[in-house]
Amino acid sequence: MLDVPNHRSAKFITFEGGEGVGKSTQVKRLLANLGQCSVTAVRTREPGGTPKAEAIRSYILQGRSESWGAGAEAVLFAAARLDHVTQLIAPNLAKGTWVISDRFCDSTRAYQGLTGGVDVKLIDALEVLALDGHVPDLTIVLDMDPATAFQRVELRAIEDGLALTGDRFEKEELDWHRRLRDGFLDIARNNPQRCVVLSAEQSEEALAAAIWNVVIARFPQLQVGAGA
Ligand code: T5A
Repeated sequence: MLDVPNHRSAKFITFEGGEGVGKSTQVKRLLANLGQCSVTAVRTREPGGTPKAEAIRSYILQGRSESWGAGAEAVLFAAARLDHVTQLIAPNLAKGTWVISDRFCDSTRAYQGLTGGVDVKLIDALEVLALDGHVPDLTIVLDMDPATAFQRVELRAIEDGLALTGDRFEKEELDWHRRLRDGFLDIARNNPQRCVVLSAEQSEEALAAAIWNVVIARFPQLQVGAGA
């Protein structure tokens, strides 16, 4: 279990969950709501967020590290995260800017650890190294049946006129994605102070309002009445 810090004025919020559950959509909506409260915030993502971490992202998502095995991939994700934390997350929080990240360390625990079979001791050690104490203040876990989430991803591909090729992880079987979903729910159960699970099987607007309610309840310094 990660200890949630309580000393920062700027907050670090992460979104987690399986493929296509609506994380990116809700990260943007939260940014807009925070903006209405005059909160300065940056949006970022994992893997990625800095040039070096984006290079690792391309390498992994193109499937080039797949043959290395889940343990080596966990190390690669941690290397990307270390750069992301030191170059982007920590400096922004230090200057009072909130950081909202589309995925963070729980993705490594769920994908490479709970689903990929990497030993929890390695996952724990990598987490300590890469986070360097920068534990999220709040993690929103978006939960839904992966079959429904994939329908959304398919629809997006059709609307964008793109072929549904799928990245390294989107190509896994549905059963694998169901285990992944259980993995995220386990993480939330083990970190009740930090994580809030919300059903992603509701409209974008309803989910954005539910997230906003969680955020203003968690951080009462926000001016209630603005946003959502
Ligand atoms: N990974 C990552 C690891 O294995 N280990 C790690 O440590 C880390 C950090 C990242 C991959 O890397 C893996 C996990 C991933 O497989 P990614 O491209 O970031 O790759 O993958 P996703 O996070 O799954 O990104 P997606 O864009 O596919 O999913 P999102 O962000 O959850 O969904 P979003 O917001 O793009 O929405 C998908 C579609 O649904 C619509 C949207 O308009 C969009 O078309 N939508 C809704 N439709 C109906 N109702 C709603 N409420 C909707 N919300 C969104």
